[in-house]
Amino acid sequence: MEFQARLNEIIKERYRKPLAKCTKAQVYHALLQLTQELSAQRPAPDTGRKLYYFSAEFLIGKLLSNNLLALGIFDQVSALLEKNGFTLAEIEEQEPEPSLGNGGLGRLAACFLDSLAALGLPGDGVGLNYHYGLFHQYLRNNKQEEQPDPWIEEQGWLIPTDVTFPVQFGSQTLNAVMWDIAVPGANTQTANRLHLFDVEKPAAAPTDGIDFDKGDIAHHLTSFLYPDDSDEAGRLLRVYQQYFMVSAGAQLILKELDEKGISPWNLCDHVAIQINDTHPSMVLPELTRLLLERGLSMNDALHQVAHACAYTNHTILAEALEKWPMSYIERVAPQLVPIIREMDRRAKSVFPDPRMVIIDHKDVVHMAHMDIHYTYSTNGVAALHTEILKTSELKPFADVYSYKFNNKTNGVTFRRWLEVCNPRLASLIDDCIGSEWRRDASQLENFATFVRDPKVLSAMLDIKDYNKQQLAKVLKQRQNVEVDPQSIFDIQVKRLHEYKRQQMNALYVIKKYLDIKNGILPTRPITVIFGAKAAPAYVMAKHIIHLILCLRQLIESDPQVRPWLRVVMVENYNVSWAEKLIPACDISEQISLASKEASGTGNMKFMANGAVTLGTMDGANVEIAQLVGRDNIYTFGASSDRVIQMYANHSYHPQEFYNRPWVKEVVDFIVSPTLVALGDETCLRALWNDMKTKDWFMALLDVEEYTAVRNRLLSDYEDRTEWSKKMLINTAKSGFFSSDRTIAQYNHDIWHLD
Ligand code: 26Q
Repeated sequence: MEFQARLNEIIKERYRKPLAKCTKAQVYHALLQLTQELSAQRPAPDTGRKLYYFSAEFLIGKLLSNNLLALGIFDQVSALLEKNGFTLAEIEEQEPEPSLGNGGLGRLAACFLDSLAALGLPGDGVGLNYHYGLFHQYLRNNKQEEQPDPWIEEQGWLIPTDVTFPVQFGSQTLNAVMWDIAVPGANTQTANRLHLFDVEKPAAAPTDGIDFDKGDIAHHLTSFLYPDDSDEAGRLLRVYQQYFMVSAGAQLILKELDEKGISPWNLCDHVAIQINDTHPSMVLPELTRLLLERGLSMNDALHQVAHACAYTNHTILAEALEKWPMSYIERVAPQLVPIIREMDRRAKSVFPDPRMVIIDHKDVVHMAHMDIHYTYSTNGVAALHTEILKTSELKPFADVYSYKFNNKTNGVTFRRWLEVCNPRLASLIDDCIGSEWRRDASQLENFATFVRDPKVLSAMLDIKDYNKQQLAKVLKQRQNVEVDPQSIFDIQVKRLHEYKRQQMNALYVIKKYLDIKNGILPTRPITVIFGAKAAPAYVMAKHIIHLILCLRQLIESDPQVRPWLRVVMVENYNVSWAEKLIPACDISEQISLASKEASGTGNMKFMANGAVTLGTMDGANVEIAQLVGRDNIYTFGASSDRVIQMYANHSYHPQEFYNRPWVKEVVDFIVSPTLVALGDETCLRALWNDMKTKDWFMALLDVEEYTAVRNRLLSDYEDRTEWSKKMLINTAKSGFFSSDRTIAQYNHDIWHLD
């Protein structure tokens, strides 16, 4: 049946009135049902090996538009809605956004699912059904407050299944209940699935904040994504979550093998398991254990596991590499202890190097080491990141397992991050080069031939203006702030972390503020936009949010500065915000300390939407710079080599930089009476003190060059023709960063699914 006839039927059955008379919520639920039905009709791709993508996070965002596009009815549905007095955008407002991820790693997993489906490859996600997500961020009294972020509704995207698996925790056994979300593929007639495991009796949301009984795993195991891990109960709960996810996932794999009549002795010929960072690493001993139960010898079981599983590393920050005391594993899953000890014994017998142990002399388990020993592939997520892994962080491993190490530069799905979020730019590209780029993003390269076409260049500028006006409306509506779409939109949106250096951006804001106070005015007003959640227990990150919000308040109330400089912080930055902010961005801030950002993926989305990057030579910025050339990106800052060296010989001393003339003035402003009057002196002083004496991520090292380059960029912006060329080249060269390309490479080099 034509979708339109079916939609009419659904509306008639449910509401007994015509579409035009329905409420937005009714239209949303009817479209949800239609989408679910169409997806359910699609079979899974049927090729050789099947991939299971294990991840603690899937930051999927709203699904309606994305799924309509994949089902090939996006344009028709939009038109139909408009004929009946609605817009798809306003219908999508009805959809809650699940916050099932922190940031990059979780969003990458979501882009990968989208691309796997679009390429017709058999690949399902395996994760957890967190009821209250990460948390909902409120900004009150210039501080972040956290509340539960419920997203599960009576009628939503989750499909119940009758699949359950027992997961044994010491003396108590919990059933893992499987819920599915359909992942229909664009360009195919097939669909994959995201499997989210849940407890049988999930608890209601805490009523005030995100505190709950972390010991009550039977009810709270799937309440939140990151229970605060600053105390032992929180860390233990994290291990419970991880084991629950991997045990259920491993049992699912064996069940599906059984159903296909495949013997577990042949598992690795039929199954590929990708481990997204170390969070799912316990799948290695758990799958081994299950294979032993089925009669395989330890040799055979480890062989199957090590030839099915592959590991992706997403970080070089030592503090983010997971290590769990064996005593935790003993408490959560004692059945894994003898297996991990055996894995460690075998690894040590071949590689006695103490830097390569799975279990160290303190009886702590190094998850990444277990992964590298017992998988057949270890990949980094951008060229520079993989190089750094090989030459410094994981060097002892790369030296002996060079054949396992490989790079897979991240990518993003252009369906969500260009076609859906920036339809005007997408159709301009169609007009210029045809629509084949929608299937094959590498075709975007052809758009570069229009770099001297004045009509196309001015269309680029018009589209950016339009998107900026749209963002201005959203900001007015959601936060009641009025911004000037004629001003330069300079945007830094990402998780709050010291290495990402939002604090350095804030120092620039202070410098501009002081300049304006001294009568040095910019050529054009600047709107500096931030969006970031801080981990609830990450004190310094919260201080940085506080600084930004105090600066915002100061500038808003200063009639001399406000016409020239604005600071906006979006509340509860998430995927939906990103879809509004990225198309409206002039300057993309990607200013991490070189060597610290594994890749970044926001940088790619901004680039595709014609923003110009202001960035360090870090992560995938390096590859962006190579692609667009020096005229089309603004880079600055110490190189990763220099930074790594400074760490090695402890040669960075922030005082040397603090004592430079204006740096001191700007840093000291953090604790000036003006700012302290607006904020919490203890927080501001702690931040100021840290910056002067520690500055672990070297903001003061780079702040002068950052300021100079950012000012040059602002002045270059005034040559609108030259600027529009930069925009066009950024879009044209962004095709490499399609996650379709990334997934094709994973498949070709690692998974071999077809
Ligand atoms: C570890 C131990 C205990 C508690 C939490 C964690 C933890 C949680 C989340 C460690 C890391 C994460 C998330 C990491 C992440 O998002 N990494 C980002 O991955 C992106 C996709 O590859 C990259 O683009 C980013 O550069 C990288 O920061």
